[in-house]
Amino acid sequence: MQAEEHISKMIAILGTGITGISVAKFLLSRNLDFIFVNTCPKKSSSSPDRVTELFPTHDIFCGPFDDYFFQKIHTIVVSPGVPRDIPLLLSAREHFVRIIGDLELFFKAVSSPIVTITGANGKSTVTSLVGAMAEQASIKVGIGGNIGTPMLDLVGKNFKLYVLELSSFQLELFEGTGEHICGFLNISPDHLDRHGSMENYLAAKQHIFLGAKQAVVNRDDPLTFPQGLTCCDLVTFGTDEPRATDFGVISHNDIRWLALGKQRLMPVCDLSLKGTHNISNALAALALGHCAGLPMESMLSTLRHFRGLPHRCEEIACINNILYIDDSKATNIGAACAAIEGFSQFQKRNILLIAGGRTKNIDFSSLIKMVSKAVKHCFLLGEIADELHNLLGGVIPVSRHHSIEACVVEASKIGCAGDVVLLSPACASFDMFENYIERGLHFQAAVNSLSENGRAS
Ligand code: UMA
Ligand code: ADP
Repeated sequence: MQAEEHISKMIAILGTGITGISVAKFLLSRNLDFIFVNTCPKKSSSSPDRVTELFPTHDIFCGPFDDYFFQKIHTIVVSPGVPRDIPLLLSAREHFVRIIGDLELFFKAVSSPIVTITGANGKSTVTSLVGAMAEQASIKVGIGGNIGTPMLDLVGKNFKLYVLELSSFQLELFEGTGEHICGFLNISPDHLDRHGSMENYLAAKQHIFLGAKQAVVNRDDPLTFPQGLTCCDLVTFGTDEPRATDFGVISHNDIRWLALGKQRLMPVCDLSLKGTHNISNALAALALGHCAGLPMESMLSTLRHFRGLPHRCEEIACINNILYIDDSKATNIGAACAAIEGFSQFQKRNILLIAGGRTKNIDFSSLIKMVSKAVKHCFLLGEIADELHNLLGGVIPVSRHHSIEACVVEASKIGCAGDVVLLSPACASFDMFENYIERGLHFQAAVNSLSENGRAS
C-alpha cells in the first residue's frame, strides 16, 4: 500500500490509550515496525499495562526526544487527546517528521464508502442513527471513531459502509485523503482549553470538508457551511421549510412533517427521540443516509424506533410526579441549553438543574440567560461551583454541594409535581469522576435510592 511504503521505516505511536493500541494492531497486521511513545505515562492509568500485555516486545518510550530519537522516526501517529503543541511535536516538526492521526491511515486502508460526522453536539446520536439506518437496510456497517471504537479496529472486517464520529481533536491533523460524505451538525463553544479560541475550534472542525464529495450542513447554523474552502455538493438540513433537494420541516393540515423538499416523509410527532435538537439530529441523519444511498423506508423506520443513547436526556424515573433526567453527556453549554429548553414549561420555571464540573474555558453567558428563564433552583458541583455561584447567585436560587447524591436528595425536597430534576452539567466530569458515564451512573443510583427509600409515588 502507498501509505505504508511512505511510512515504512519506523513509526512512533504517540499515546497508549485505545487509539494507540488500535494503531499498533493495524501496523502489526501490515508488518510495519513501530515504537510506543508516551509523554505523560502517569496520567494514563491502566493503558500502559494493557499495552505491555498486548505487545510484550514493544517498550513504551518516554524520552529523551533528542536528535538520536528523531533520526529513527519518520512518522508520528498522534492520539486525539494529545495537544498539538507539546514539545515533542514541536521538535518533530523541526526535524521534518510526518505527523498524522489515525484518520489518515484509515482513509488509505479502506475502500467502502465513508460517512463522517462532526459538530459540537449530537455527533454520537447522529452517528448511531445513520449506523442503525444502514443496519435496518441489511448493510454491513462499521461504526466508530470518537464514539468509542477506534476507527482502525474497523479495518479488515469487510464492512460495506463506514460511519465515523469525528472530534475536533481527530480533525485537527486531517489533510483530506480519500473521498467521503461528511456532515457538520452544529457549532457552539467547547474544548476551548485545548484549541485556545472559538476560531481555532471551528477551523479544526472545518477540516471535515477536505476531500468530501458531498457535505451535509445545517441551515440553522451558518458556521457549519464550508468557509473559504473549495467544496463539493452541499445538502442542507434545518427546522424550516426546505428547498427541493434539502431536508427540513413543513406543516400540512396543522401537522408538522419531516420533509425532503415538498415531499412529506413522516410526522415529527412519530419521532421516537424527543426535543427540538433531536428533530435536527433526525434531519441530519436522513440527509447523510440519503447521500449514502440508504433506502428511505429503512431510514424512517429507524427514526420511529431508535430509543436514544444512555446519558443523553435519558429518563430515569418519575417519583412523586417529579421527572428525573440523566443528561450527563451534556459537557458543554450548547447541550445543556438544548436540554433545559426541551424540558421547560417556561411559565412554571419547572427545572431543578444539577450543573458544574470542570470548565473548558467557555463563556457561560448563554447558559445564564437560559437558566434565568427556566430554572427554579441550580445545584452546583465541582471545580466550577464557586464561579457559577457568583454568576448565577443574583439570578436564581443556587446552592453548592460536594456530591451528586446530595444534589439529588436536596432537589427531591424542593421539587413539586410537574418539576424536572435535570442533570445537565455543561461541564466536563473529570474533576470528580472517571468520565461522563460514571457521573451519570452516580446520578441514576441516587435517584434509584430515592425510590427505594419510599419516596416513589
Ligand atoms: N498522552 C501523551 N501525551 C499527552 C497527552 C496524552 O502521551 O500530552 C497519552 C496518554 O498518556 C495516554 C494517551 O495519550 O496514553 C491517551 O490518548 P487519548 O486521550 O487520545 O485517548 P484514547 O484512549 O486513545 O481515546 C481517544 C479519544 N480521546 C480523546 O479524544 C481525549 C476518545 O474520545 C475516542 O473515543 C477514542 O480515541 C477512539 O477514537 C473520548 C473523548 O473524550 C471519548 N473525546 C472528546 C469528546 O468527546 O468530547 C473529544
Ligand atoms: P456528542 O457526541 O457530539 O457529544 P451526543 O449525541 O453524545 O453528542 O449528545 C451529547 C449531548 O448533547 C447530550 O446532552 C444531548 O442531549 C445533547 N445534544 C444532542 N444533539 C444535540 C443538538 N443537535 N444540539 C444541541 N444539543 C444536542
